[in-house]
Amino acid sequence: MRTLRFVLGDQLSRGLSALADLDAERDVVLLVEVHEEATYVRHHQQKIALVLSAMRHFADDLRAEGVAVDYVRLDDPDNTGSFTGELGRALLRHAVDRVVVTEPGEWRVFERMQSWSHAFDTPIEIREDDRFLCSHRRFEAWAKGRKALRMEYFYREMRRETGWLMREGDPEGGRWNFDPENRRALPRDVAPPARLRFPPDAITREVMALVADRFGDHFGELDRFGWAVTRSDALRALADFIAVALPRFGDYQDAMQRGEDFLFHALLSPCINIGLLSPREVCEAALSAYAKGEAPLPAVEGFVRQILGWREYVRGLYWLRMPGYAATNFLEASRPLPDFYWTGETDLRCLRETIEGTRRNAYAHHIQRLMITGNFALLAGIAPAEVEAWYLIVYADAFEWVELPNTHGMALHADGGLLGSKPYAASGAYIDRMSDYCGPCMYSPKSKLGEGACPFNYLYWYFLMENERRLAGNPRMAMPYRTLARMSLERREEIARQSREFLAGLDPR
Ligand code: FAD
Ligand code: DLZ
Ligand code: SF4
Repeated sequence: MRTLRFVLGDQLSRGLSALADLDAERDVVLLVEVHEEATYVRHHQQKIALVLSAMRHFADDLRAEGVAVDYVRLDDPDNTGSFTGELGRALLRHAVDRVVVTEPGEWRVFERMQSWSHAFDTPIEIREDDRFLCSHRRFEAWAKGRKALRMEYFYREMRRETGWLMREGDPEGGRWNFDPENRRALPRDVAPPARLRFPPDAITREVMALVADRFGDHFGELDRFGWAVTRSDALRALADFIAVALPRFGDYQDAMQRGEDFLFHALLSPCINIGLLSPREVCEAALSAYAKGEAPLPAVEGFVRQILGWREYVRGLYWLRMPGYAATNFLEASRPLPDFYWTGETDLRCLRETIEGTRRNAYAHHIQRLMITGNFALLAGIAPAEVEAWYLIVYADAFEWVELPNTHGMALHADGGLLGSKPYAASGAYIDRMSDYCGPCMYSPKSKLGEGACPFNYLYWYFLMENERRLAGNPRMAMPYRTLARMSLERREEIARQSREFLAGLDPR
């Protein structure tokens, strides 16, 4: 049986289910660069370069194995610009008995894929994406009958199932969680290590020229591109992380520092999300470092938790709840996204540092995403759909299955608490504790109200006041609401007045 195997730009894994029974003598592998995927949101220029360059390298690796690859380039004059259009054209070029694909990561593409069996006469087989550690079926079984779908309990089950960091049925070190050890600010005498970045090769440079030409007006800088685009470089990036950053990953996981874009983070999400690394091998590399005494337990547990826990959990939640998930807006937030999310031009130093780093690298680490840009969007009541589009655009690792639950659920609490038991709302004190952003800021994190007060401070209390009806009954919010109840009426009114004035200054004129 001759098969056309259609591989998408975030499925660049040799072990992909669609390639499992590849017959190199007869089959054809199809990869297509299409305008629609670069523009359904206006992705950061580095993200487009990452995906197209990695696709071209993947195609070359397959060809080197003797596999027939049909590769459609973006500048092919007959390119229709969409997956459906390109599959249609490919079926005219190749006489095949069937098409085999792996299910996509995004609901949007899944809907298209389902229409293909009506659109084309050739049978289409959609296979499960088995690159995850938890299947859809397994996640559904875990979620069934539970009132709250907490990551912590999911993670513990996954630990038991994989046996990772388990000792005779108990968690290694006697605890599931080393969070209290993993929340330090960066001391002055600790310098983060230099990180392995990958200078663009000829293929990447050609793609970068194409991106500059076609998508040069998209967000972000292109010239600092340094992501791995091949399997072999991705493995080098993994080895580099394990050697130079993992041992202190846990300690400084939540720290933020001016001029330090990467700290001790893995920088692996783009590689994992497009298929150059598997989540299993990444975790196994960390576990092996622990077994050899090269990294401490809190660091390794903290890292494994991010992948075996959070990454698998958000993917499960996305497919369990889509398409309805994206439509909820529990806090009825409706403000437009301020323009400074694109330009970085704001006096709030923490936001400026984070957004400028995001423009430079198509990257910000988790705490910057959650507690700076996410926290501000939450406190300012920005419409979830606008915030989500921003997150999907600006990061090299952004694909909706992982971006949406993190933004909609974790950062914005727009799902009403399905993902997080309480909103991640914080005042300037948190940012001051975990970063050095506040020093040169024109606002003071110590000042709560009045001229020069940090906007996060009064916006925090205004957020609680505005959402009292929705949040006051949440037991995990009892303490801040008790403090609010003790506040004088005059102070509450002053907080509301200053917040409204600040927020009015954000709105487009
Ligand atoms: P590290 O901090 O070193 O973590 C190691 C790995 O764990 C990451 O490579 C990633 O694969 C995984 N991981 C960590 N946290 C999460 C998480 N919350 N959800 C899923 N996987 C996680 N991650 C994405 O991959 N794509 C996104 O589009 C994305 N959007 C986000 C939006 C918001 C609002 C927030 C708060 C988080 C988002 N994350 C997203 C999760 C997390 O911020 C990134 O995975 C992480 O910053 C990637 O950098 P790293 O590889 O250096 O990760
Ligand atoms: C992100 C992206 C971009 C920019 N371009 C392409 C492309 O030209 N061809 C392709 O196959 N995939 C691309 N991708 C990744 C897809 O958007 C991704 O595969 C789908 O969103 C499914 O998750
Ligand atoms: Fe951000 Fe407030 Fe600190 Fe300025 S003072 S950097 S606005 S937290």
